[in-house]
Amino acid sequence: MTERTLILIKPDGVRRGLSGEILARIERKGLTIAALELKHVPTEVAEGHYAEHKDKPFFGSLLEFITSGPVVAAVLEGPRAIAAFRQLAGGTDPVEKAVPGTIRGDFGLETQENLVHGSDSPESAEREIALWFPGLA
Ligand code: RTP
Ligand code: MG
Repeated sequence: MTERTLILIKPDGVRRGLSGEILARIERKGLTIAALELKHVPTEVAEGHYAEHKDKPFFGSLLEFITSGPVVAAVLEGPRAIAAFRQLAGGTDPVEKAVPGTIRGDFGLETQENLVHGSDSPESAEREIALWFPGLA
């Protein structure tokens, strides 16, 4: 059954010129890019996106980071797209959790600047797609 997920190439990934490399990995995996846009992130969108973390000590710093430059937002489609993209991304901490061969494992050093986001459940995916691509049904 086909599924949709919302992914972001975070400002560190865009700044470092890794957008093409990351999109190439997505395409090679077989996922379909259904929507794709470079976006400057309004604070309200950042707050909505990370609402689940609003009480965490790193929330303020996370908002500052995610609004520090443009992101590439995309909707991916494919069988098990949510899990498939999180497999490509690797664990949240690029050194302790993500293994080599994953995006974070290959290119990241810090937990905050970990290059990509991917929805973590079908409910999050629908909520995040509506937030980032309100025109997409
Ligand atoms: P994401 O939501 O960005 O796809 O990442 P995730 O599911 O792997 O991680 P999550 O727990 O949802 O955390 C969201 C993002 O917050 C930053 N973070 N910083 N300083 C810290 O301890 C810390 N923990 C998380 C990361 O950018 C993480 O991806
Ligand atoms: Mg998350």
